[in-house]
Parts: sequence; C-alpha cells; structure tokens
Amino acid sequence: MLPHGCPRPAPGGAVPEPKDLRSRHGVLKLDLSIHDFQEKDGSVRYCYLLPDGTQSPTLRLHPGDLLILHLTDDLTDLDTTVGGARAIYGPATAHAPAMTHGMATMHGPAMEMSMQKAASDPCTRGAMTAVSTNLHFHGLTVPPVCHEDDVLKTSIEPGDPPFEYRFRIPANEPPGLYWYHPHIHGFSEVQVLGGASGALIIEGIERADPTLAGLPERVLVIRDQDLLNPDAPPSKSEPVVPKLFIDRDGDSANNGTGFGRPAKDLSINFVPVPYPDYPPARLTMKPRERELWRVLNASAITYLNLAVLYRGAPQPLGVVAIDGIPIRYGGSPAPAKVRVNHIGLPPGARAEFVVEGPPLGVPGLLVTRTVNTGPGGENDPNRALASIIAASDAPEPQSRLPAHPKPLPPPTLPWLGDVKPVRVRRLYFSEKLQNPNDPTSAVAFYITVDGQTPKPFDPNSPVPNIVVKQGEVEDWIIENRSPELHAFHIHQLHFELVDWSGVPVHEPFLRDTVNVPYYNGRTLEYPSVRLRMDFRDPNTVGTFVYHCHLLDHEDGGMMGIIRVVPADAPPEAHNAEPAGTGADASTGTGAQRSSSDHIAATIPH
Ligand SMILES: [Cu+2]
Repeated sequence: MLPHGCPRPAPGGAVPEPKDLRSRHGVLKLDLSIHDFQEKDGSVRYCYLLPDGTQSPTLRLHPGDLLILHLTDDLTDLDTTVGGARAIYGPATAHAPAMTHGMATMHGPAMEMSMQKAASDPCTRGAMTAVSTNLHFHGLTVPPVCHEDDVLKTSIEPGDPPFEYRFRIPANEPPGLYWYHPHIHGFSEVQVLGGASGALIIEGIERADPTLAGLPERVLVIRDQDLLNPDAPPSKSEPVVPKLFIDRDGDSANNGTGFGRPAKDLSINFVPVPYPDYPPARLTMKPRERELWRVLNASAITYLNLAVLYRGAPQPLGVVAIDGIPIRYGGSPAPAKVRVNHIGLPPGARAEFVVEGPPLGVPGLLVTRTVNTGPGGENDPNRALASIIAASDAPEPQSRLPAHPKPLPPPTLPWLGDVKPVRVRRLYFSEKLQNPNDPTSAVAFYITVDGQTPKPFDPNSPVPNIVVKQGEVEDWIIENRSPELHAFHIHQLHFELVDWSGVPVHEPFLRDTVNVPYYNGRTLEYPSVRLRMDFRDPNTVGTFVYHCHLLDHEDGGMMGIIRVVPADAPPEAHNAEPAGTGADASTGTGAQRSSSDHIAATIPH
C-alpha cells in the first residue's frame, strides 16, 4: 500500500538513511512513481516512491552496470499558484499542451499530425506542465537521448504507461555521488523544492583512495522546502537584523548579516530543521569512529556552506570527492584527500568527506554557515542541521565500503588541466526587469553567449546557442553581470575551475556545478569564473543544456542549449546561433527546412 501524502519525519528526529537499492549481476531494475500532495498552507510535497512506499531510494551501481528504471507519473493537478502557472494537462487535453518543443514553425495539417504523434510519444512530446515529469541523472556522462538522459523533449504525463529509463553506466564513470531529479522547464523548482530527488552512487570510491577501505558510509541529502513557520519572529538568541526584505518570489532577501529569516527551510534526509529555532536532527556515531559522508545539496535554491563543530570548534573534513568524482582522478595532481574545515555546496553539488566522530561526551553539530548571495540574492543564514552524538552503542551505518579495493585503472587521456584549450568562449549571467520603469515587475533571467542577444531559454529554438566538436577541450569564461550569486551547471560533463575573476585557482579536480560570484556594481570588470570544459568523452555527443542550478532562475529562462557534434561531423553541422541576430524560431535557419526535417533537426542525436 502506498502511503498517503508523502509523509515526512518530525523536526528533531533521528536522521534516517535512505534505502539502498544495489545492482545485482550487473543490473539494477526498479519501479518508481512520482506523487504530489498539497499541504494545508498551500505548499506542495513531491515524492518518489518505490512500490512498497519507500521514498527516494539511493541507487547503487558499478561502472558498466545496466539501470532499468520504470517511472510512473502519478502527479495530480493541484490547482495552486505556488511555482507559477499550473496548467491542467491530462490525457484528455493532450492536444493543447502549454508548451511544446520544435513546432513553432509548423502550420496546418503537418502540425496537427505532428502534434498528435508527439502527444502520444513521451520521447518527443516536450510538453511542460505542472503534471509533466522526467528524470535527469545529474553528473553522469550518459548520452542525452530519450530513455537515457534527455531533458529537452522527454515528458511523461499522468496516464502514460510506465516510462522506461534504460542505460548502461559507462565503464569509465568515476566512482562517487550523483543524483536524480525532475527537469521539466518551468516546473523544476516546484518539484525539487517539494522533495523530488534522490541519490545515485557509482561504487568504487575506495579504489581512488585505499585509506577509505572498510569505512562505514552515510548518505546525507539536504533539501530545501517552504518555511514551516513563515510568520514567526527570529529566535531571541539571534542578533537583531535589519528589516526583513522580501524578493519578487516572496522569499526573504539576503540581509548580509548571516541571520534572520531564511528564504527556505532545510531538511536532512527529510527531517526538517525549521526556522526560527532550527531544532537539529539527531545523528549518532560511535566515538571517534571515522565515516565517509556523502553529502548532496538537493536544494532548489539554497546554497550550503557546511561545517562540523565539536564544542563549537570546526573539525577537519577530509574531502575525497567533489560532484561525483574523486579529487585524485583522471591523472589529476591532487592528493587523495584535502583537509578543509568548511565546504561550500551550491544547489546540485556534492561533497564526499571523512568525518571522525566526536569523543564521548563532546557535543557535535553539523551546521551550514551563511552564504553571501549578494544584494539581489536570497537569505541563506547560519543554522544548525544535525547534532552529532557520540554513543558507544550507536548503530553502524547500513553500508560499509569494501575492505580490499582493487586500484582504479590508469587514466586513458591526459589530465584535463594539462590540455591546451582549442578556443575560449564567453558567456554571462544577467537579469532584467520586465518593465524597466517598474521595480516590482517580474525579472527575466538570462545566460547569454557573448555577442548573441540576451533572451530567455526557448525550448522551441532549433538552433543551439553553442556548437562544440567532440574530442575538443575549450575554456569558458562565465561572467555574472547581476547582483546575485548564480551556480553554473552543465549536463553530461565535468570541468575544472581554472581561475576566479582573473586570478588563477589551484583546483586540480573536477566539478559539474560552480558558483559565479555576484556583481557589486563597483568593480571595473564583472566577476567571472574560467572553466576548462571537457568534451573528449564520446558520450557527450548530442544536444543538451547548461543552466543556473537555482531552479527558479532555470525555470525563469537562465538556460541555454549546446550541441556536441561527432568529431567527424561535416562543417555545416557546426552552425550555432549567429552573434547579434537574436534569431528566433520563426526567422532562424530552421524555417527554411521542411517540417519533418525541422523535427529531426531538433531531436538530440
Ligand atoms: Cu541563478
């Protein structure tokens, strides 16, 4: 029997571990369904359920394993204004989707036929409504095609038969923490904020660092959610902060103090830690026992800056992997472990680190420290997440790393940081008031290739913003021209952060999500990051997206399309949107093609 209403633990409870589903004989097969439920206060919960009612299982696979996941869309239209316009879209109204990909230039019978065909096929439907869903496997280098990791056209609707995701984990997928979540443009924030997310682990991290062998491991998924007590005054133990400012989404704006009402509450493995008193969840460890913590920031819009405090003193965290990849991997000159005493995680990012439990009688606390999101950002104050309690009879975590790891094979390609980029591209984040004369009007969010005209992500555009050749390495300089912090993310691949606002950074490891600092309006140049982008893996061939991982920004248009063409593709395959035209789908190069070519041209390879 499935539970009703996506039940969640009470604040202050023990941190439960998500259920582990492990591949057997090279295959992990599961049935997953997505549900929604509206709270009395109007906020909406979303949950991924196994047939036995378990929520958000951790999927554990080895490189080379086959994943077969049947996803059923059990979403109902809750008719709420939370998260923007929510259109009714069941099978009965399938001929009137709110937004449909790739059809902007078709007319007459061809369009009707295509729409009927598209409406019946989740692979080409492209519909994006409140009850549509799909899956993105964040961080995996799996091809961006239907039934694998396409999010541009794949759209599953209520009433569809279970939709099959079926792909093999690449044999060279680095071991570490990845995750799955819905990626329906316009509705990503509401689904992820409601709790639709789960961890995915590629086994073998101990092979990158033999000192991890035999360690107990713990998966911690930190999510954000609407405030449980939005009207409460801040705790009396906090310094008094300036007046509360509310941004256009109704969230608390950054007040720059590190205190005050947050934009969202946080939860840890679904145990909420609500404002204003942040009663920590409870995590017990054997005294001084070392554990590998695999921490995922599955928040929709909240930045984390994690620290572990014993009697208030920050403890060393031995970081072994970032964003699913061991820091010593692929020929990187990094040590196996880097000791830090705090670690920043933008939404979408992961960190895997070794923590030593507190001695008996010493109180421990996992906290997130404030993140300065800029004058235009949301409030991410200091707050507790979980108390860490040392107990001799503490239960061991449910999973333990293998005791006798076989070393990883040597890298087959040169270390990314040693490869000379074939070209440099510039992109920038920007925001614009819809009505420049009205400061309360909506904000448009853009990520723009320098030289092109800023415009919101257009799922109908047949022309990618960027075309890249597989096998090449490029440097991308990403500026932030807006007064708030953004988090750049790209599907299908990882990159190395090379410099930060023009200053070289020594970070010999890979990421798939990175902060881009906000513009304070005073410096001569915009802040930026320079990223070495790795298009060498043949699995990156296809059409996919890059975007800000603050999902309200992504839903609001801060996303672009990249096409990676095969290394031997003819030159005409290399056409990206030309600079300065701002061409849209009705006037762009796609309009000259026949409608069937047009569709083919917009389906990812
Ligand atoms: Cu953003």
